Amino acid sequence: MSDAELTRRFFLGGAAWAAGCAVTARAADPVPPELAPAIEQLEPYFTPPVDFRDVSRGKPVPHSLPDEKKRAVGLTRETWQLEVISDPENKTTLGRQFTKNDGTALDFPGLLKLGEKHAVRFAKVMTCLNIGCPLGMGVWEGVPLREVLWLTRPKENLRRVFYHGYHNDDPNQLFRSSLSVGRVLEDPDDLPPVILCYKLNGRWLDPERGGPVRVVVPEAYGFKSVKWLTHVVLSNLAHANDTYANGNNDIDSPLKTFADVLSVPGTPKAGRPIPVTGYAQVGVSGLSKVQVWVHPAAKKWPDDDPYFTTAPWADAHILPPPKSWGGAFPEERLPKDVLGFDPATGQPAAWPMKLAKVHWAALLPGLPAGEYTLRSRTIDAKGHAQPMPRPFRKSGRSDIESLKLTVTA
Ligand SMILES: Nc1nc2c(c(=O)[nH]1)N[C@H]1C(S)=C(S)[C@@H](COP(=O)(O)O)O[C@H]1N2
Ligand SMILES: [Mo]
Repeated sequence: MSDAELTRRFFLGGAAWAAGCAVTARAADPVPPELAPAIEQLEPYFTPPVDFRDVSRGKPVPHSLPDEKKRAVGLTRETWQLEVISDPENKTTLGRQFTKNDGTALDFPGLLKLGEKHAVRFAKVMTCLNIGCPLGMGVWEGVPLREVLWLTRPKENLRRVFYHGYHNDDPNQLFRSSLSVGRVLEDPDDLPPVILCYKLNGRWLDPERGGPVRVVVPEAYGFKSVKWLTHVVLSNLAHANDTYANGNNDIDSPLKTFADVLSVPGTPKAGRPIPVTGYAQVGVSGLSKVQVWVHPAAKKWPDDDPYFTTAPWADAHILPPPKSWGGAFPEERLPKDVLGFDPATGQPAAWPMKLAKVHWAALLPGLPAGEYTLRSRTIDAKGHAQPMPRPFRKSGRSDIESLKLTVTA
């Protein structure tokens, strides 16, 4: 592709699109070879468990406790116990409860036994509602929470399921999350089930990630996926009671779709095409496009278009499934039977995968020397351009990121 052609695509093609004309599906165009070196440098698709970023409360944070203390408080696979009880304040009628007191709490071998029949695995990006960048992308494995719920033989007055983990036995450190019983019992829109998770990327869930057992809620931000799980409470409460609601968080918000830049040359030279790479988080509304736009830094943008909807955005290349999945899986292989993967080919049944990351690349045209602002955004599968359809900060990050780009002579 010539530079002139590139420039035409970016500035004229984009402008035509902005004016409401049809645009060719450029993301399907072959990826220009100039992008190959930047694509090779991309982060692995799945994050090795040791490289996940940590969001843990507690003084001390439970995963930092000495081994002996971990054993004493049930934070090892050998000593872990889960109580499943009726909420004393909003009683659910249960056939039985699982408590430490009467020696019936569920233990790790008991959970694995359920796993033999019911275990599922699915790919999911773990993202904090309050942090821009995902914490890691993993294959999470565990037993659907409903299998444990049914063991209590609930009869009536069950509307909410809430749960919490080890918190140094200090009520002030409690971190609780909750779900409607409907979400626990059924998986709308082909979502994977809510699980009691004990493996990440084919290995035992480590203490920092919430091991021995954490909840993982596929479509939710991180705060629903409570770590060091110790209690599941079945309740007739009609509303959410998540600790995370303190702090003004929108606790019913599912994962959003958004894009970010991962790499751009430090000092691009004037007139030379500029390779850019990035990732998109694919939320519940899917992903149809990633787009980029370079704008002279000094040029003002109209105040009445805060989301840059009339800018000459140009499509980036959404990259296909990688040749190697990364993730530090045992024997470098994805576990079998990952939901959403075709068992015959071992490849994802649909791409990009929802509730996951995908990488993208774009070759910006050569630019005159000067200061620019580089932006990227997503268009979800319903046609919403980022940060729509839910632009509010406290329901998860979806701001259009802007990066300074200095092009030198
Ligand atoms: N018990 C407990 N679970 C928790 C938290 C916590 O502080 N305590 N933090 C939550 C939040 S806000 C996020 S974003 C995720 C982060 O998961 P990670 O640390 O495995 O990346 O864990 C969630 N689960
Ligand atoms: Mo979070």
